[in-house]
Amino acid sequence: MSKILVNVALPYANGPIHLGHVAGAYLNSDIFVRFQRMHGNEVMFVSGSDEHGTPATLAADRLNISPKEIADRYHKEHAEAFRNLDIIFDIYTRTTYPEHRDTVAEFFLDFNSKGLLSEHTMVAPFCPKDNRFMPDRYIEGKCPNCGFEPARGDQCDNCGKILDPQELISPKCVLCGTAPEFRETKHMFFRLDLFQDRLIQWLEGKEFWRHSVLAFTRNFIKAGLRERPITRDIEWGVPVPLEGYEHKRIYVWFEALLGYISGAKVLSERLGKKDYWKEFYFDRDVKMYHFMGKDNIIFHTIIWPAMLMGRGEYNLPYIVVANEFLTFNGQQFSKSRGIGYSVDEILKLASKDYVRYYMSSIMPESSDTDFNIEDFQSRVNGELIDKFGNYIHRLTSFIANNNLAISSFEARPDETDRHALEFARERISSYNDFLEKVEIKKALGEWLELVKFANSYFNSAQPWRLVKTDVSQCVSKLYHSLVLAQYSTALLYPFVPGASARIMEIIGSSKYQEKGFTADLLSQEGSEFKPAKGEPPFQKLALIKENPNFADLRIGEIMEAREHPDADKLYVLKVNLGTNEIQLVAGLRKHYTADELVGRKIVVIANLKPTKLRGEVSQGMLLAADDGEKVSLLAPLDGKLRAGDPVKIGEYGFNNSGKIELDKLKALELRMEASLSGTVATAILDGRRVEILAGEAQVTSHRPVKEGAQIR
Ligand code: B3M
Ligand code: ZN
Repeated sequence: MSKILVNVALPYANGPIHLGHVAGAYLNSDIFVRFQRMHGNEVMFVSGSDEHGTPATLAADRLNISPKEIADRYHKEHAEAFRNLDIIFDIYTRTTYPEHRDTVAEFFLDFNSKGLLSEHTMVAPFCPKDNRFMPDRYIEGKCPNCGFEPARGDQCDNCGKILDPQELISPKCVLCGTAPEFRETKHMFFRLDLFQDRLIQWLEGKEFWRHSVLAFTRNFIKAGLRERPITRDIEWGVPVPLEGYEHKRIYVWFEALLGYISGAKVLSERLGKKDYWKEFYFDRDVKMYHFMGKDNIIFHTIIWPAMLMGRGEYNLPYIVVANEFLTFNGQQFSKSRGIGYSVDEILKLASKDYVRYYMSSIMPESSDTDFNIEDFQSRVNGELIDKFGNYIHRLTSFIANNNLAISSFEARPDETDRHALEFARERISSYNDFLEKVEIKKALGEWLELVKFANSYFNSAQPWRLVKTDVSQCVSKLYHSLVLAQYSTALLYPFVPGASARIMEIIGSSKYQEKGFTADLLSQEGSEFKPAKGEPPFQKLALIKENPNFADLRIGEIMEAREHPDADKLYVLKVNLGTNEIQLVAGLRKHYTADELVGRKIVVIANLKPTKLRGEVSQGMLLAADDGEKVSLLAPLDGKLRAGDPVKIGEYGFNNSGKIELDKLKALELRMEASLSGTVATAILDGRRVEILAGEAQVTSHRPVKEGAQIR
């Protein structure tokens, strides 16, 4: 039995956790931890919220609430989302805990006393209107490399180039649009340059890492390590324990990494074993695993080990496991664009067992992989249910229906049975090898091989014939089938813990009932079974496959507005839809003058059956947000759009289902919701909250309305 420390990147608490995150680090680490525990190892499994940094303040500034509120809300949501997926950390810590602040101060002061920090004056963007220094991300402008606009001050999203805000062409403050000044300011730097040789040395013998991670790290070091600034001119973050730095904070990455240690300390306190964490950080036999997405590699393979080396005594990472990205129908997951599912959304459509199964089978380990809803359905139904669930059900219901008692004493292994057990042992052994190397997909592949084999073993044994001719032979075959069932359920456990526990009950495994999920289940000795009569263990997964968007949303331009002759709340509008012009009747007289309406670009539902309102024909409906106090027309964020341009709900365009009755719109739930770019129009579609997109950008309201405002 050995001790293993598993640290998983602390997600920013600034938006919902989506399946891209889950595939990147959280599900694979949970599978690994369950596997290790099954084999009797003592694991400490740590993650938590990265609450500081510009990701949180940017979201907060745009929504006009405090970063603390953002972090509180998402910390709670993330912890719950992971639990709902059976991803169970020993501690889900926070970087706003006092233990964290103290740990950071301790490292900082230790480094400072050892000459590992230096102070330099640098030039940083300062917004004269907001009267403060602006983080690089708060400056946007044109990319000097590819011309893309808006490129962020730290990186261009189009060409990927790492930028300095000073390099941007016509830079602007994202909060107020003012051109920043570049002013001098003092900062503390971490002397990463001093660790160049030690890091190169440490990386020797890391050939068992994924090639891409190792190569990327080595190239980065080869290019030469330089000092890195570790303080910032911001208010939100961990204080700098240094005089003259009262208005500065520690750079988010420098402190977030220490969240692994402070999290382990908090856990130890909670367990009532104050020094428990030290066993994991100072005992040389402990292996430290790190899980993360590929965009976090350098921080974990260079900065983090350098920090641990700088401190002395601490263990260094044993392996850094970085996954590639998950895409959704070929596009990058992005909650702000409504692309892909958040954890909450997918769990409304499918059980955690199915989600874990499918995500394991497409884990982006060696290249980016795609999440696709049809593939999801066919993998779950074809593999987990048809192959595995049906096998379990056929086997156990046959035994129960025939009132047979099955115990190992009845085993009379013949050549076929010995071969079957041998085949299973081989699968188990390569499965173990793969999971030791954190090759999730390949390990699951071994499980599937075993399940397929069990099916054909059972089919060729034909117990339904043997039961009439040779009962003892029949019982022996059933016993071996149950052994295969126990093995495959035990192998499935780390991937799909919920269903595996249910199935162990169904096959009535005595060892499971005695000890739960342990590696004992993977040997035949002492296995007894009392299968239960019951329903099949799984229900088929049925997901919506058709484009569910029945509303033909378009940009319209109001050409004319006149008062309705017979109703004092209504206008009669002429709206240009590009190819044609329609007449709309809208109840906006309390909220807009006719002048305010004419020339305005709006969003229209263009496929309503025409109706008459007080004698005037209305051939569609315009969309407006109403928060109970204010009413505002929706407006596309992109001003270049033209009348007639389509407006999509998430990735769905109109599905051409023809003209619809007004009543049908009740099924369309539209609301204003907070997003990273402010309050935007969203729809609930196919169980997901997706944003409404006109061209490449979201749709907002031209007058500010409150979050949660209904769109009608
Ligand atoms: N919060 C980056 C991310 O969420 C960052 C990881 C910190 S790990 C110490 O992608
Ligand atoms: Zn500004």
